[in-house]
Amino acid sequence: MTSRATITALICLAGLAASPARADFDSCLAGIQSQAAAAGVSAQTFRTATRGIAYDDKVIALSQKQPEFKTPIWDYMAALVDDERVEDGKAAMRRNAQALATAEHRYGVDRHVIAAVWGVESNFGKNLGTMPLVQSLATLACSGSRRRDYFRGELIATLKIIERGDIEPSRLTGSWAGAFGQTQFMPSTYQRLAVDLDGDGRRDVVDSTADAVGSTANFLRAAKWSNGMGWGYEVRLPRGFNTAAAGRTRKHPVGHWTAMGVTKADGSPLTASGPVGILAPAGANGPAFLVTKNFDAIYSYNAAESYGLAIAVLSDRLRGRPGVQADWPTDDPPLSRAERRDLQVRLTQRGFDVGEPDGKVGEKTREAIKAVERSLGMPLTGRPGGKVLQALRG
Ligand SMILES: [Ca+2]
Repeated sequence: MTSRATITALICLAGLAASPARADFDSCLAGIQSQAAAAGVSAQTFRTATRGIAYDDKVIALSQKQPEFKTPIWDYMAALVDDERVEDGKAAMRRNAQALATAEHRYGVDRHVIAAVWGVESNFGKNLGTMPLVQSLATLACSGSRRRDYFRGELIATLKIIERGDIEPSRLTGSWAGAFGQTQFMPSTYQRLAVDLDGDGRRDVVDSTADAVGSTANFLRAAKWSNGMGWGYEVRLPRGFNTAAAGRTRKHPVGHWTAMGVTKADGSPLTASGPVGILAPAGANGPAFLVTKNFDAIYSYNAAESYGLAIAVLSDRLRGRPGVQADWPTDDPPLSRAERRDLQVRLTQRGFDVGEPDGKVGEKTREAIKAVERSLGMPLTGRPGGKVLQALRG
């Protein structure tokens, strides 16, 4: 039997555990308010924007999560550049032809590249992220994170958006780290580069597709995109090509690569102006690409070569060009999102709980795949590949 004293003690402990954290968060916010005031954020804006927010443990958990599974480049590319996204993208480009034409003309950036960023960042405006921006950024700014000063700056940039009336506070949701809108800008990037393409006086990258694509074009222009050059193209490497010479930053005049025996994918001589690099993301036996300085502009959007390549190849396909021609060095082909959904439906039918079959492969799906692999005597990968889908289709 629990005594009254014990219960009282437990209540006190719970109270003690909760209230200092609350007090810390409030005093941290108060410190941010004075900094925000100096940046021109009124007391009323601050009060309204932070009303009811709480320290969000979920944000901290997401910020500390380490990816346990290293996604092969072919799986990464297959999920981002599949027929579904190409068809959705072509339709979205037709619906927004005017805005894309204006953005291309005003900022000198290829509309297919703008659309590819839009498609990868939010599936053409369909997935903007649901975490409330002010709460996520306030949590990170008041956490023990090494980057809390960075997040404090992002929070103040967010409050300035609200102060100016550019975007409704309730519309400011995004990723746990604060990326928001149809092309997932960070708030400080927004302050530097967002534009009002539709001319209504507000820079609204959440609900105005024109503003979102215009702002992305302006970002790429600032990253020195140069129209008429292209990002690069697929190439064929000579036998014995040393991949230590590859990499986005190892650029040389095209003659350097020609002399090494690199050709276009069809075997014809390379053409390019200015220094170019060679990417061989899966090694010398996989697809390879020549990349210009325009690839660096795409890369600066999200510093990963795999990301840049997905945008580049998607932009080609949106233009009606083929995707990657050479085979990836695997005997277990990657799956499109439609195939991943099919895989999840089949796992559910076999009694596995993989959540909603949405084509997004998380831990539950990986565990279920492993269980199937184990039961079939296959190597345990947990990877959504063609072999396990084939086995489930029977
Ligand atoms: Ca606008």
